[in-house]
Amino acid sequence: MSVQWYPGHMAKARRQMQDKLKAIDLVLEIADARIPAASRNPDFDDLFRDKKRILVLNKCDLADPSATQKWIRRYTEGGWFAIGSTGTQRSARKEILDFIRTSTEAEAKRLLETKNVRKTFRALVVGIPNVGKSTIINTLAGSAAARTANIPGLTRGTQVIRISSYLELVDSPGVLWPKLENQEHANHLAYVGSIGENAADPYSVCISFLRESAQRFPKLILERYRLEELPETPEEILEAICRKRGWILRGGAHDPERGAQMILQEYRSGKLGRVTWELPEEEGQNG
Ligand SMILES: Nc1nc2c(ncn2[C@@H]2O[C@H](COP(=O)(O)OP(=O)(O)O)[C@@H](O)[C@H]2O)c(=O)[nH]1
Ligand SMILES: [Mg+2]
Repeated sequence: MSVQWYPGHMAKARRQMQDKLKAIDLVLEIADARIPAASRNPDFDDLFRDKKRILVLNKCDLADPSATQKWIRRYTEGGWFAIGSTGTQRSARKEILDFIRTSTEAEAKRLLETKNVRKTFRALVVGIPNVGKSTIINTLAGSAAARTANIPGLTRGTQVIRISSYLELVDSPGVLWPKLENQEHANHLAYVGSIGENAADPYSVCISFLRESAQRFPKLILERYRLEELPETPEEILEAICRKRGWILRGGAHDPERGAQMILQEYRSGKLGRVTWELPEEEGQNG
């Protein structure tokens, strides 16, 4: 599969992000726990160099729990504040807020003791499309009211939400782009639906998905589609699934387009099981 995608707004978005950064102290970077490497961009490290950062591996409900633990350990050992979350669950609010509090505690204490300042950290939620930025902002904001203030660095009218005595949140997330130079990462982004259909057509995405699944997670396919064994090629696997499910065209041929759409949809909604496509030990230092 070759992913064709040219984010033309990248430079502009980056400039806007740099402006926004002037107004905030804390970056809450959201990544997708199913693809922790592909859903981050190594450029973020440079962009956010001067900021306190917390990494949230979101969509843990769809990822392999032991893989998520490995990633969190890897990041924590690397000096990061990293936590897993399921932004769509109510419990996420308390978990993330407690974690932010713990992560900022030392600095807050230092400021109080040395400068007698009660620090309110103003946070910006950032990440590539579809990782759950809006969901997490809504979860954290809960019923807290947004207030508008003209804050240097933030576009006029940008709302700031007071979450607690130590935390404010900028209401509009910073959208960044994934890197698509690594073909495997691009495939993974397409599996989870973070690259639009215009850039990666469902049939090709599904063929890659079936090829990689058959190699690494055959049980996923065998169990969901009740196949006795996996045929040799991804095209044949797709056909076998279509026949099993009755995704057949008039005349009796299988309907690969429909099959591809359905399989991806089922995977993305968690029906095939919890999979993490990237593990820390397989990725480089920047994973
Ligand atoms: N299963 C699951 N879905 C989530 C989670 N967080 C967000 N989503 C879903 O992922 C999709 C994208 O979320 P959204 O907040 O719009 O992402 P954004 O583009 O980063 O703002 C939505 O359909 C959300 O309901 C999560 O933790 N688990
Ligand atoms: Mg959003």
